[in-house]
Amino acid sequence: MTSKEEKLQDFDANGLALSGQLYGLPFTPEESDIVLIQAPWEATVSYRTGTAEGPAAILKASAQVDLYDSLIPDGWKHGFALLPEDLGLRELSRKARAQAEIQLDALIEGGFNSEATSFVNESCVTMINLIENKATEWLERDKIVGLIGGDHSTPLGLMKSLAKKHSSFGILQLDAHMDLRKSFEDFKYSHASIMYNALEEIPAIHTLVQVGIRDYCIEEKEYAHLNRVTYFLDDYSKKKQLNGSPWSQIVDEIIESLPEKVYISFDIDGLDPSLCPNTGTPVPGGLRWEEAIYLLEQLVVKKRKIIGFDLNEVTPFENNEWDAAVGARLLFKLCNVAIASKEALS
Ligand SMILES: [Mn+2]
Repeated sequence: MTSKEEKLQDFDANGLALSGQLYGLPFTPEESDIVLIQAPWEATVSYRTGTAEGPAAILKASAQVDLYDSLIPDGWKHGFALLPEDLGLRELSRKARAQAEIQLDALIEGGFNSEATSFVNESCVTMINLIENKATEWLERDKIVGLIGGDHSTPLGLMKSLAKKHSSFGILQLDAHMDLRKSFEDFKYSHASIMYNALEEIPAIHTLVQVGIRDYCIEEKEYAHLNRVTYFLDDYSKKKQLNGSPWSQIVDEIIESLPEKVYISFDIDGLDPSLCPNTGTPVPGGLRWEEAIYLLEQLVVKKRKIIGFDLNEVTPFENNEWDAAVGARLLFKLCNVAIASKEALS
């Protein structure tokens, strides 16, 4: 067996990527500081399917990503490893999706299919528990754990697992949507309810800070006002910028709202849809690439400690690799930012 040191010596960071390995890196999960869970799950998507293929598409696209990162050039040497896909999870997603469609058809006719709805809700609980257990296994080994979705319902188990380790932390959510619905289409663990469920079920969440928001309902806005939520509407940021305020000033405001420990939940639809044209529920507006990267890097500059993260709703489409290429680069930045925040504080 070659040690991590030997692998580092033999590895050509400028050469062709090793296929089948995330970013072509040669390390096992045990040798890596960052361990990534795949969640090929799309039981409750409401518009367009395909995000269950997100992790596999990101893995494939990751071969094209250069390892140099301007924030932390040697970040990759810490190891970013993708855990194998859980085939049972993919199969359960497929079955739950079929039942969800039965309920969606019933809804359109003004009805309700309790059997199908129960199956979806129970399957979601199974998924959440499975991811919580997987995350706990690696957190106990002192890894930084990230998750690749799948739809936005998938990171709840990871957040729960982190709450066992950290008594208080904030969530930075980049998203077009608030995801604060009590349930959506009768599905309790819908992608549209992730942050409602997180706030209700995880008291350790000190505050939720939302950025990029531009599609929400009154009920969600009211819930945000009454609970531990600070939101930065896209409209607010864009008007400020049009009136001459720099993005850096808005980023300062965003980061001031966050406590020291931060979990990042990145829904790709928080970005401008030109960067994620095939995502499930695209909305015009949103963050430009440079704005998102600046915000993530400023977390490190402002001494926030990144305790975990997810990237969700990346959706490949047929032979178009653009969504996955953006996703793979964003995931790479999330990994590097997490490593840099650890280094900056140690
Ligand atoms: Mn979302």
